[in-house]
Amino acid sequence: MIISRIALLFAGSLLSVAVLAQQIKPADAGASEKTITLFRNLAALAPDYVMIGHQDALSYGVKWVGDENRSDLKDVTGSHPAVFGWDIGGIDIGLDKNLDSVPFDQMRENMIRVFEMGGLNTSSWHAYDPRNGKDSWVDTKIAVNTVSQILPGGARHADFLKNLDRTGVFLSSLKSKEGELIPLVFRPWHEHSGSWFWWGRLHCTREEYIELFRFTVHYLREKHELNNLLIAYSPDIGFANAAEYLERYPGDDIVDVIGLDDYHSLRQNKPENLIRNLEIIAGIARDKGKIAAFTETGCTNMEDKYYFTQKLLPVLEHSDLTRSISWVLFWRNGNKKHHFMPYKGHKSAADFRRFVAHPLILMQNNVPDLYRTYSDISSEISGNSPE
Ligand code: BMA
Repeated sequence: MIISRIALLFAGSLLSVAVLAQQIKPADAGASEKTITLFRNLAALAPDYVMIGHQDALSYGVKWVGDENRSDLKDVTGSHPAVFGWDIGGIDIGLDKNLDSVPFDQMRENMIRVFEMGGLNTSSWHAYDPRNGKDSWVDTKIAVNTVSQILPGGARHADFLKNLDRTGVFLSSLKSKEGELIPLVFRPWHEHSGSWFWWGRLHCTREEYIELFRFTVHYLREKHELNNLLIAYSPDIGFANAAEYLERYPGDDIVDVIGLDDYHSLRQNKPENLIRNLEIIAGIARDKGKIAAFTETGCTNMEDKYYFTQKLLPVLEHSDLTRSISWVLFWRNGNKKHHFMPYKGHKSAADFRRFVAHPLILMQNNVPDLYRTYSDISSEISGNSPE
């Protein structure tokens, strides 16, 4: 029961964590009050709870699209996830729908709804290539030099600014009823340690990548006056230690969330690799006063009936470091042949229900409003008793 954890908080060691969480600050010195509150609440929850997230949760699921207030996870457990993943790929080239056919108007409405529910929004950006309008994916063996051309001074910089302006305009339209920008975890230039996207390892130097990242964030903060962004850095696997993970890190003044995208370790039955990766990012977050998050994962079609309680849970429970991961975001439920979460009637649904009943795990129904100021957030958690 959560109750015993609350008692513990008052009892001692965890109290210092809660106090520390009230002092940490987002990378953006001009971050809005609500963004600061969100960041501190995430930090306060992190040592004890892992929030569950799902990409496009409110937009569609297996065999449904656009139903009001529906998610596959709500169908399965009675609750929406605590974290809602989005992707704004397509806004940059002026499309009405994102690359997975989610209308941007509907995405905006749902993001605001999530904010009003007190949940967490996080958005990746599968950016189109500003030079040719093609999508993010490129040949992993043939280098393209888009990044060098779109940086300041490059021949295609103006094309990049056009795309970044459309992105900024959308992000600055994410406002609450009171007209205030809603906080958002923004996760641009993800999985750069691989070479499948045009900003990946093969396609630019370390310096170019860092400049691309820093330029993007500064431009959104300054030109578009966005003071509501927590920025996530999320390499894919392929690092053996903190130094390798940080090779293209854009800086503490830019990044808030120390992320990881890892679809491989559990798929390959190597939980020890996932534990190592999560401990590396959690250690970096602890040392830098940031949040660590498992920013993308999943097993295609959930073939393993006991994936959640037998594969993932033991990893998350492994150590204080793995437990301090703030959230796990599972990829989208596109259809029966491409989904990363159970849906109603799916063979792993029962296991997922057992998983979310574990005291470490939080869904929307037991996360407190993340935008309220709490002196001790744990006392606001509504309880999550095992089945
Ligand atoms: C991939 C797949 C694609 C999708 C892309 C961006 O992993 O899910 O179908 O278009 O992510 O969301």
